[in-house]
Amino acid sequence: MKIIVDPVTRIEGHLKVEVNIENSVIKNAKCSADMYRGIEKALKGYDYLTAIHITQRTCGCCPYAHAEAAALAIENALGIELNKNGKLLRNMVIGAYKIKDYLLHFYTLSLLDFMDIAAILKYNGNDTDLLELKNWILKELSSKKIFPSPLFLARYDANYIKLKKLNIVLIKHYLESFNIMKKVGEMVRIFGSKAPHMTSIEAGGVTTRPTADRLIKYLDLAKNIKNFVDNQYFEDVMNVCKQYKHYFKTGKGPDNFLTFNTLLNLDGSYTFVEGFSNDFKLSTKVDPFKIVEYNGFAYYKESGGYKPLELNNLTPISLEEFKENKKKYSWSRAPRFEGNVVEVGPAAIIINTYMSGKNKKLINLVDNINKELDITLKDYNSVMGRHLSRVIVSKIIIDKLINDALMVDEGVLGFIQLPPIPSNVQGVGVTEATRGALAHFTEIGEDGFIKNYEMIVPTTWNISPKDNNGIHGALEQMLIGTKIKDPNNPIEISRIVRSIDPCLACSVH
Ligand code: NFE
Repeated sequence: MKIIVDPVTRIEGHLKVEVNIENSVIKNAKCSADMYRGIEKALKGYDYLTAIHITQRTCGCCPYAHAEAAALAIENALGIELNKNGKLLRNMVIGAYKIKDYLLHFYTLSLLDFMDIAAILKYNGNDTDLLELKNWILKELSSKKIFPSPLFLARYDANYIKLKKLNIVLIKHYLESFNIMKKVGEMVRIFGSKAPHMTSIEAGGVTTRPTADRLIKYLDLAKNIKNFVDNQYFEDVMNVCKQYKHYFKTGKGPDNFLTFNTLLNLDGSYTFVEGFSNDFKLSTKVDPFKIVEYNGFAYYKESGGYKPLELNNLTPISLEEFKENKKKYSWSRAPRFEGNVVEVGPAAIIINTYMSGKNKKLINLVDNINKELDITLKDYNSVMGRHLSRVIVSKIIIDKLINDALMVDEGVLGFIQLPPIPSNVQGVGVTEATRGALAHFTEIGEDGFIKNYEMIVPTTWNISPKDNNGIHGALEQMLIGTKIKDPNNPIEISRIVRSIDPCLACSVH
């Protein structure tokens, strides 16, 4: 039996998932990215600095990460290092944006897979926000519109949370999260200048001057956000974990995790560290030029493998080939690290940083949570492990943002003068985006014009099709082996897919 979910909703962009089921278990899975844009090609011939702004247009969810990776790639090519305020202010923009994205993923995109939103219809308390939601839904449903507005009521018939009180608390926080995300957006804008698609992140630092009023406003908002993250967000994730313990054993990926250094500290260390782990054994050095991309199953003429910047012109197959082809099934390429399929994202951050022993705070948090939930580090390789990882990462980030803001030298520009326009140099910029390891590679030709550009993006790793050896991508591996209770309501598929928070706009770019 075949199940096709197309498109998967409540994710970013267009993903088709096709699975074959035998005896209620997924035996084969195909994840297809159904769109192509060609942003890397569009960059060619532009001034080297414009990559920071053009690559941000890859996406509205993680533009900050593309701005950072592009700036890092240019700074690497120029051989420059930011000044103190440049380092701190860049963290303060990208860290805030990350938290906004994690909240969006949990509350707006994923929670509806677990909480029973229909519980609001039976609500008879006196909370004005909840009553307003309930009355709005009832009004819409009785309006006789073909498509009444509360679209979230159309859902799989599945095992949602049964505890009435917990559902109401989650619905209340679901509503509150919109206001919190708005506040984190304000944090981003203070030094990012606007959001999405910041204009103040540049090669050389951040161009917004850290005046006292801006710093006070940032700190004030950050303390508000910390309160929500440490209390509501953390408790909500823990409660969902407790209700769905079996999802710590569902959606297991390939057991290979890749991370890059991110959120620089002033002593030169990083908050979350680079690494490649295989079966929970970690190597702490990652050479991004060891990434190879394959297109045997992707809609491109050049099947690869090729290393970053090796290929200057990736050509989509023609319409005739597209119609006749039986093998290729995705616009997403298939990156592999030293030949391995890897999972990237928050679970990779937790697993690799924990094993590195370099972040004591993270280790303590993980140890305490594991004790409370009766899980181990290996259980982070799962649907619930990924949700849990995001809130742990968020807790660490918000504390770091407050610390960083307190260290900024008031009034001092976090931006340095760039050297003369470069010619014939290459640069690489790596970081962690919300969804995982992100790498930008730039090749700057004569007079500072971009000759070649390549982005290897988190979701590309996670939703890749098979590689040229026929090995499935990470999400495909997470799906294979999963038991589907009711093929007419395959919520297991949605829960696994959403656990990696895929962004198709980024993955193909
Ligand atoms: Ni479009 Fe992104 C993140 C990047 S995608 S959201 O996070 O880079 O994988």
